[in-house]
Amino acid sequence: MAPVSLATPPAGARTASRDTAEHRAADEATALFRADVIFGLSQPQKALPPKYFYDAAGSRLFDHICRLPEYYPTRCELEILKARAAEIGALAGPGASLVEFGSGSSIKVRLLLDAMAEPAAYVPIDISGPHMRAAVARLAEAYPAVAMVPVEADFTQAVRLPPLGEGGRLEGRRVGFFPGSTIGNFTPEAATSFLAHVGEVLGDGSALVIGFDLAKDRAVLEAAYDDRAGITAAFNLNLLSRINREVGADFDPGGFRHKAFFNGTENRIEMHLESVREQAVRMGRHHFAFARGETIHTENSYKFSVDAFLAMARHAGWRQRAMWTDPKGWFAVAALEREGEVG
Ligand code: AVI
Repeated sequence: MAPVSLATPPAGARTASRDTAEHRAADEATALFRADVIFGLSQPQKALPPKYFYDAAGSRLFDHICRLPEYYPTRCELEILKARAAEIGALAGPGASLVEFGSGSSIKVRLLLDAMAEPAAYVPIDISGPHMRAAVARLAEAYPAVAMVPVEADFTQAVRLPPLGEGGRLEGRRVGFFPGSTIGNFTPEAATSFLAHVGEVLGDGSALVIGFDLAKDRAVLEAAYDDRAGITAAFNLNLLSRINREVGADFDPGGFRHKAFFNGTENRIEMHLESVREQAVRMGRHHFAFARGETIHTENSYKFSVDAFLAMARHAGWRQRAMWTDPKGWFAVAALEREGEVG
């Protein structure tokens, strides 16, 4: 997969050329989306990558999910971050730059910025550009002394950080922030590669504050992914409307239903969209047949033990500095470090 270039256009670049570059990037993103949909729907177990949940409507629905009574991860993680903010601030040290992978609404980061001594820069990396830019505008008002360096990119692909500070010479530590247990949306192999990639992006001497969800009672897990208000169902089904709109398919979202269950063998919640009848979906010259009850697998959300998580992190070149859980023991936040001089 080609690395995503993160360089911001040089100041003074002509608007026309920026528009052209933006259109080209949008066309490439649409072509990739179409290719991913065709590939995923051509597999024996149909599947779609969960990163496509997050268009504007999906991002709003996800924010709603985070406030649902059944969806405990956000509340548990906030509880941990509030209790441990001072320790995280001390770990970052003065003048650090905070790099958030998949920043979304950038809410949790405020707790960290408040606790850090003179944070130099905040670098959110997110695929949902408009949502991220709105969040950054709000943060810039609250933290005028912190350089805001948003990067619109798919953080699951190879990314490079733009230069931070004059000539890229910010001297503080680089601290990665990957909250929300998004690490659980990767397979364990992909999660290990991603953690190694984050280490390369942040460099020697960096730190990583990362949230992950812990294994627990099946009923608690399944309720969190199939809430009574139907918001998670709407979030899952929105993917079909997005595919219709952006790559020209003719899904009938009413012909599918949301399904979420805990797979105890794989230690993961699986989300699927189940066809409620035999049907066919067209996309250009492609044609996808669905049997009644056939599903599209849309997301895995792995639940870890602390030991399993740490084994993965060690394999990726990180060592544990601290490990915190909420009082119920439902969610964990790890502070990890990489060897070497801050560079
Ligand atoms: C973003 N990610 C960590 C969420 C999760 O819990 O796996 C996405 C989500 N899917 C359904 N509800 C929330």
